[in-house]
Amino acid sequence: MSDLLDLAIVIPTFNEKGNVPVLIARLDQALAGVNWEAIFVDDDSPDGTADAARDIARLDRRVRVIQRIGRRGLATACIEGMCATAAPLVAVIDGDLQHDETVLPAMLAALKDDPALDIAVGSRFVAGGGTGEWDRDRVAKSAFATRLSQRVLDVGLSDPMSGFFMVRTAVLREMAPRLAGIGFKILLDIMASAGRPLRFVELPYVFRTRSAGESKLDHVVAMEYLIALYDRRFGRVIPVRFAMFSAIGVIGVGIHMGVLTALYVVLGASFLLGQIVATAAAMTFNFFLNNALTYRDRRLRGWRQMLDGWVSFCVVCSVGAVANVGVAAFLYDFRYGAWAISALAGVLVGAVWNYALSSRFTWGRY
Ligand SMILES: Nc1nc2c(ncn2[C@@H]2O[C@H](COP(=O)(O)OP(=O)(O)O)[C@@H](O)[C@H]2O)c(=O)[nH]1
Ligand SMILES: [Mg+2]
Repeated sequence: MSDLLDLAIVIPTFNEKGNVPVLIARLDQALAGVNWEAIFVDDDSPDGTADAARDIARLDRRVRVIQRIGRRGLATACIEGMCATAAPLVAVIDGDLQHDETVLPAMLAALKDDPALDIAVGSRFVAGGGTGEWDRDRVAKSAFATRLSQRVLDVGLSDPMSGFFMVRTAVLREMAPRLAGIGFKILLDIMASAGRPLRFVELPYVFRTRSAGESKLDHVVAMEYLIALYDRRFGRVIPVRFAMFSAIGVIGVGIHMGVLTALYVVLGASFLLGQIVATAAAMTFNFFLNNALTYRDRRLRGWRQMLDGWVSFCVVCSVGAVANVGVAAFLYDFRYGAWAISALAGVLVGAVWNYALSSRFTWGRY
């Protein structure tokens, strides 16, 4: 056996302390005869996963640890790990023992035997693969996400949501600047960012049940996944943030009409009072929703930031409303009678104004 490094195994971890020694022992067994290194990419897990990995790394030089501080994200963890090796091939495997490490030698052999192949992908949905002991709910959600991704970005994989694969590092490094890295399933990201169809082979594996620790897949991850799919498909036409901002704006109009109806029609308040309260309610609602969703990465926190943000958002939106009415009135005079087009143009100008300025002044300062 030569001394040249053949293969890196990247293991993203968050609170997987108990699984670390077991995984290393299993890799050691599965990869006998291969020159490999393991790179744990840990997001500063509170349970001390990074320390557990370092304890092993002191004894076993094949093991390395990247500990990221103040960062979270499975996709970026995988990317950084993959860029941190000198090996020509790199695999990504979950740190919770759910992926079958005994498939790694077959992936390695496939890539070594066929230089034209870019990537070997573990699949739960080819003959011999399986999802193990998943409950019906998880099977249904996974099937939905798989079908959706196949529709939106047809990369031809049977299991595009798989997080278990081996790729040539040169191919990965070439595309690295284009990877989205947002909570997106990293494999899909790789397949979609290559700039050409990657040549792949699929190898079956059975997804194992988690024995220690718990899954980090939650609603936030699911939402980020949907956002990332949108971004890949339509992001260049309408940026995802603007789309979210506008969708929330539409809900705001609903709130406005609801409050106005309640005050003016039901309670008999004056139209002006109804309009003022409805506008304030809609702007406040939009502010909080945009803060939680559209700008969740720059979210304002604490009462001081929130108050500043809310005031600047209201100011921006008030000017936006004036611009909206002004543009609509101008177009209406200019092309007499084209009221619907004039109104829509006003709404569009108002929306772009609100978006551009609030992104700068409300969510751009901290
Ligand atoms: N570095 C890092 N690893 C993560 C993060 N979220 C999940 N992981 C790891 O990614 C792997 C798969 O996550 P898991 O929650 O088991 O997903 P599931 O198997 O789809 O339920 C595990 O090794 C996790 O510890 C994260 O934010 N950062
Ligand atoms: Mg898991």
